[in-house]
Amino acid sequence: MTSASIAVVAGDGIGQEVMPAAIRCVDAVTAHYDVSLDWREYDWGSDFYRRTGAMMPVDGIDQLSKHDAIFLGAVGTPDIPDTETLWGLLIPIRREFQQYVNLRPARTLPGLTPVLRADQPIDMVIVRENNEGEYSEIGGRYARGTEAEAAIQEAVFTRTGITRVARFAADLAVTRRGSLTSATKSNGIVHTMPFWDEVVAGVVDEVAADHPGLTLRNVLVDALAAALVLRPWDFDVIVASNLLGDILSDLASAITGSIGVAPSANLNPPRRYPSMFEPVHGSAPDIAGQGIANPIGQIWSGALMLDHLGQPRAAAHLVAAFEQALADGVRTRDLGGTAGTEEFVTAVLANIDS
Ligand code: GGG
Repeated sequence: MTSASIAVVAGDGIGQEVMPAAIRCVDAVTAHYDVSLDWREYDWGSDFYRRTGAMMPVDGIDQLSKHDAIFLGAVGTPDIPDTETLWGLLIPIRREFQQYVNLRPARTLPGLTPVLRADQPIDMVIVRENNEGEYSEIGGRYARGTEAEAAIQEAVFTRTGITRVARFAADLAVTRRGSLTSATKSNGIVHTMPFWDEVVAGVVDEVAADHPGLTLRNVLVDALAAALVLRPWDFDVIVASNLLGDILSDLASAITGSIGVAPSANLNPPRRYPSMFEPVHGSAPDIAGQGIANPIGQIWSGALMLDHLGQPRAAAHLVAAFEQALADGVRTRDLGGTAGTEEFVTAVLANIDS
């Protein structure tokens, strides 16, 4: 029997709805395998902030470090600045646990027609650098409220940071169709992006020495955004900086049908620290509390977590169960259907046991 301890942070908005839905599905699937998950819930997030002035306790990272994995819902609320919510919970977890890979698959799901072009199936993975780049705290606001007001934000790109994420992406591409695309903007961003290009190219040369089928394309991110809309099936693995990867992965999941289906894994190879699994979507305050949120992003993230915990068969079983629900026409509103969260979960649970 494999057992694992999972820290659960449902967080804000629809995180409170999609998290219990996904846990029910993960528990139902693990009952078919030799695995037992011990869920430990943490009530951290914006309500915790309203009570205590912080998104998590001072020893929050220490508490999380005791678990094998972290399952996160959503973070963010309209009445508290993102600088408090994201930077008080999500981003410290990614950084403290060196989760430098943010893996974001996007592919055509059964019964869903890609929003813009339906010609060929989409199957890509975006590997977003998750610890540095444009998400930096270096800079400031100056001369606030005056004509001279200015804001400066430094981006931080390190050789270590680029090398490790490029290596992960190149190794992943080798296990797939062998095509790696690197998102760049080296025509406009003249220091960090040429450095990114140079280091990625060096890593790919090294990996290609053992895997000659591996190819690398550097594509300017503006052209890449257009190409993702027009020819999404052309892309296999895309490696991108923190900001560019965040934007491209929302785009990639939206063209498959809805950002509501997109999962992600915040990984720390070589697994010195716990990894974190969360849907790409945020807290969606506009639909929170109505029972209509699409739970697929959270359920699929649960499948990525099972895979990470060494349970690929349970993970595949869970993915097949939600894919069957979609193929049977059970869809939430973001996908053009009428099902609520509960109806969708009921269909997934029935498929898990059938
Ligand atoms: N499901 C995680 C979540 O709530 N994400 C909201 C968000 O805006 N994240 C910013 C980021 O991933 O950089």
